Amino acid sequence: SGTAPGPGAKPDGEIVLGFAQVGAESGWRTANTKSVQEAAKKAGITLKFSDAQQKQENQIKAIRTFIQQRVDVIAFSPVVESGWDTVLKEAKDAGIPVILTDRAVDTQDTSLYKTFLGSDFVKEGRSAGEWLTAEYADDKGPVNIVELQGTTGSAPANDRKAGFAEVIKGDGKFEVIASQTGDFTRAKGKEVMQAFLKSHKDIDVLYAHNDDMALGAIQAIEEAGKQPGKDIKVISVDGIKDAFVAMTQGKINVVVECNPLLGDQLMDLTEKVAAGEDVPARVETEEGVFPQAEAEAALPGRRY
Ligand code: GYE
Repeated sequence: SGTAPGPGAKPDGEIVLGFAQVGAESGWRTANTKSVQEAAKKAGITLKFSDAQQKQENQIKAIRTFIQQRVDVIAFSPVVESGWDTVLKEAKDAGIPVILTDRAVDTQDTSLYKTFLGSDFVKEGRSAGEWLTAEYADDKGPVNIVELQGTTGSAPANDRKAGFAEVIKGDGKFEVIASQTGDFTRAKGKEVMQAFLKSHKDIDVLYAHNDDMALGAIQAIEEAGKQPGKDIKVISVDGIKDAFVAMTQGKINVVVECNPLLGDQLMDLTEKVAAGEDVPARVETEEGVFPQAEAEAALPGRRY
């Protein structure tokens, strides 16, 4: 009959979820992992958690292990966008539904996953660009921008770059004079910013694809004898507590929020796909934009 348990379901109907996380590269990621682990516990879902240390090959291995273990549902946050079709076909052939969480994959075959839960990174990039164009509305320019990109090939790096570029290209006074990856980490953000500062004497704005890189870059700016937030304006994405603290100190000018607290929604979707129910193909997270003037009031309420 139609009541047969899923491939990995325990006799008591408990759901087993295999979750292949990107790594532990940022404050956002740490908050995301905690949210997923807590939500699984609360929902009574057995979580098999794997950390890929920002390497696609590790994620592919983890997904293959989950398939062998015949988990009920696989969720993962793809470190990069491309190169997933083979392993996703393996999951599909094994009859295990896949949920994309946080980051999307680039594939023609949307039957390879049930849903994508996460933010609209293009929108985040546009919000960053819109803040900048408003900030410099009365300025003749030129406005020299350096960009710290996220992990090369990742959806948030590709999309945050694209959304931002789309908005600023309308006004010739804005120029991105340097753009490199800082791999979403503080250490690399600092290192790349040091190199930017050496080769460019005239940086007006830093656009960092996440808070950790911005916080690393702020150290580099200070060590170079400049004031972050004043001499060089700083735009960042995520909204971790440390970034709000830096905003209250005047060191970051604006943060575009990206919400990592996806755990409860993920467990809800997991229960539904495990039960064979239909779910929307796209579940988008709601988020805001926080200029410096709002940081002080918002800080106590930040949950990550
Ligand atoms: O912005 C960054 C993290 O995929 C949205 O990954 C996530 C990004 C987030 O390393 O801090």
